[in-house]
Parts: sequence; C-alpha cells; structure tokens
Amino acid sequence: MDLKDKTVLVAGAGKSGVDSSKLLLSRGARVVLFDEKTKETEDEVKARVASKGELDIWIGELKKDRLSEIAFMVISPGIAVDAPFTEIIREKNIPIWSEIELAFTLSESREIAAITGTNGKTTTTTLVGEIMKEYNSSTFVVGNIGTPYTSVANDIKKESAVVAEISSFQLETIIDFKPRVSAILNLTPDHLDRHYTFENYANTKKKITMNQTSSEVCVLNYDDELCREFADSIPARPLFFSRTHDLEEGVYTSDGYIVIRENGKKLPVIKLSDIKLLGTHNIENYMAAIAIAYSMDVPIATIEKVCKAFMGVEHRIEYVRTVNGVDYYNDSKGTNPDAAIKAVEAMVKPAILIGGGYDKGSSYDEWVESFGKKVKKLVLIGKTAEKIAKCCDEHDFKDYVMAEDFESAVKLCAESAEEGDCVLLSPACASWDMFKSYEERGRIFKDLVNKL
Ligand code: UMA
Repeated sequence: MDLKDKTVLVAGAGKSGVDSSKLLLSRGARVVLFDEKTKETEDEVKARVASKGELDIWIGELKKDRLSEIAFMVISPGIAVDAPFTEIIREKNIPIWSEIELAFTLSESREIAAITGTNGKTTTTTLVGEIMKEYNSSTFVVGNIGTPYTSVANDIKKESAVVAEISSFQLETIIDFKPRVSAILNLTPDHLDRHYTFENYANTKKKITMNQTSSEVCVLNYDDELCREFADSIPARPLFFSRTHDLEEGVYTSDGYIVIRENGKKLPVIKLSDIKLLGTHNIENYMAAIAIAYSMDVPIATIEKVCKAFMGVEHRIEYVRTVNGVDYYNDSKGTNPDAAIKAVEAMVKPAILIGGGYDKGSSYDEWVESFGKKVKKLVLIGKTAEKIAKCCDEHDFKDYVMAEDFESAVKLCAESAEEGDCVLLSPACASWDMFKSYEERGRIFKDLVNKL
C-alpha cells in the first residue's frame, strides 16, 4: 500500500495510536494524531511519537475543516466505535480501520495465529508464542497482550510468525485481517458497557474468522455451547478442543494425557501431571495452544518440550510470596467475574480475596456464589465496592469488609489471614477507577506484599 501523500488520522494517543503514527510516518504518510481526553500537551504527545515526517497533533476536538484531506482513520481499541466524534468521521465517508488492520496491511507475514475469547487469551497467547519461538526464531507476540501489532510491523518479515492476542475492541473495525489460525477460547459476558448486549459482543469476537476460508483453521472450545455452534457458520475449518468430551477429531484429554486425534490416529502431546499451572481452566488454555501450534505446523515434540517448561504469565494466578505461612497470589488479570471465578476455583487453601474496581456493567452473582467454603473473607475496593456488597447481602455472604484504599486492603488481608490460608487479588473488575492498567494494579500488589 502506497501511503505517500496520504493523510491518515490516528485516534487515541495511547500505545496503539503512538505506534500506528510511527508506522505510518515511516511509510511516508502524513499523520494527524488526535486525542480527545489526554492531559498532555501537543509537544508531549509529539515527543512520544519522536519520528521524522509530517505529524500534526489535535487535542480535544476534531478540526472539521481539515477532514477532507483524511484518507482513512485508525482507531485505538479503547475508543468506542460509536464515540460521538466517530459520527462526524462516518458522515464524511472516511473509512475506519482497527490498529490491527493497519499492522496486518503493512506487514509481510501471513503466518498469523490470532487468539480471542473472554478468558485465557493472555496465557494461551503467551504459550503459543513460546512454542512458535522454539519453532521459528522470527516470532512476534503482539496485540492486546500489551505490545501493539503496529509497533513491530516493520520488523515482521514474510517468513516470520505472528502470535496475536486480539480483543473484541480490536475486531470491531477489521476489514481484511485474516489469520492463518484463529481461536475463540470461550465466551461469557464482558465489556457490556461497550458492546451493550452479549450477542453483539459474541458476534464481534466471531469476526476473527470472517476473512478466513476452508484452507484456514479456527480453533474452538467444544465445551462452550456458543463456540461449538459457531462451527456451523464460520468460513474456516473448525478444530475443536474439549476438556469434557472425547472428540473424533481435535484436542482432548485421555488416560492422563492431552492428545490430538486426527484421521482416527491418537497422538499424545503432554502428560497432565507435567502441567505446572494451577486450575482446570489452564488445561483448556494448554489444549487450545496445542491445537493452534499444531495447526501452524509445529512438530509435536517441540510443542511438548515448551508446554512442559511453561511457567505461566505475570498477573494470572501468579504466586508472589509466602509470609507467615500465608501464600499470596496476584490475579490482577482477573478483570471480569468469569476470570475471577476460575482463580477462586484454582485455590487449594482457604482464601482472603481482594475484589472490586471499575464498573463494566457486570453481574457479580455467579462470582459471589462461587465463594462456597473457599473464600473466608472478601476485602472490597474501588467503584464497584457498594454494588458487590449488595450482591453479597443478597447471597447471604456476610464476611466482607470495605477497604479505604489498596494499601489498606492488603494490610487487612495480612491481618485476617492465618497460617495455611492464601490471599488472592482477583478483583472481577477492570482497574481503571484506581490504576492505569491491571498490570499497574498487579505490580503495586506485589510491591505491597513484598513489603509485608
Ligand atoms: N481516548 C479518546 N477518546 C475516547 C477514549 C480514549 O481520545 O473515547 C484516548 C485516551 O485519551 C488515551 C487513548 O485514547 O490517550 C487510549 O487508547 P487505548 O485505550 O486504546 O490505549 P492503548 O494504550 O492504545 O492500549 C490498547 C489496549 N487498551 C484497551 O483496549 C482499552 C490495550 O489493552 C492493549 O494492550 C494495547 O492497545 C496494545 O494493543 C488493554 C486492555 O485493557 C490491556 N484491554 C481490554 C481487556 O483486555 O479486557 C480489551
């Protein structure tokens, strides 16, 4: 694509917008980087882009009289596709591209594994990334995981492999994005403040496979009813994984192993007892990663070697430290009730749980119901504290307290925990009311635990 003499509007000056701008400038485009909400000055934003070429920064409002020069707009995932300013863009018939669409268009490799789903994306993407790196030294792990796809688009060569964690936000505005192997790990309600209904959200996730053909693969969770149904209406060849069914074709567990069955042949990949991560949901993540890597032509011996060595991901039921006989776990990536339920289920000791945060419109009933005998006490933080407290009352769970701030939440946990207990940060909410990101929340938690 020739971008010389084209002006591209980039919306959002976070990671995605800055790296999109850099990429576009490197290809000779003129860039207008627009951010409605940043508190930075134009010079500060410019300094973060720090690239040669024609770059304009617009902060606050669109310059409507300049829109006729815009060829297309690249939208950051954090900006809703129905944000009021996007109406003006649509009225002017300016095409809207996702940041991953831009990276896909401007990078050479089509050896792309793209992973979406409500939960398990980061662990699965990391594991697939590790496997692919062992197989192909030119592997790039990108996307929602924290490294924008655009940030490495210029380094990706034809023979490179790309392993991308893809969120629903990034899929809303794809056009031609086409992975060789896609995966939808599971679907439960999330981000309803943005997608309004579960149906919209699920259909957005399904877009990951919309440009695939029967020559490409879509890995689907057989145990998730909606994912299973997707198999009938997607253009790609479905490949199932299942923790609860023996499949005629696909990846499942048999005689203590994860196996691949293909053309009637059963190929053992890894012993379940060799998996180091806690929780049955991680068996699913392994099965999905195995199905994806196998579909990317990685030999089973390589898959097995990496799966055996894999230690998991930061902020995902991450063991931090044991203090006075109490184990501390950081599950800051538990940003919705479903993910947080998985963490509670994975705990083998009585738990003091830290929950609450930014309100994404989730319902907390099932999460509170999952506490059973496992959660001894719930320490509440953030914007959703009252809403969750009300939910606890409705479910007759009485052992909750409100913490004034994050530091006192950790202190409260340390004071309440007895030897043989565990403390788990798994908030079931996003972090954005108190922190910049779930990563920041997780790191601050670990700092506080390390100071105990
Ligand atoms: N902004 C506007 N108008 C708006 C909203 C935001 O101008 O209406 C501006 C803000 O002022 C800010 C910028 O947009 O300057 C932020 O853009 P962004 O939120 O897209 O942030 P990035 O730094 O580009 O991070 C994004 C993803 N963020 C979101 O989807 C919210 C990161 O996922 C991702 O790692 C990164 O791109 C690289 O691909 C984070 C996330 O929370 C981890 N994802 C959600 C999740 O996992 O649940 C989907």
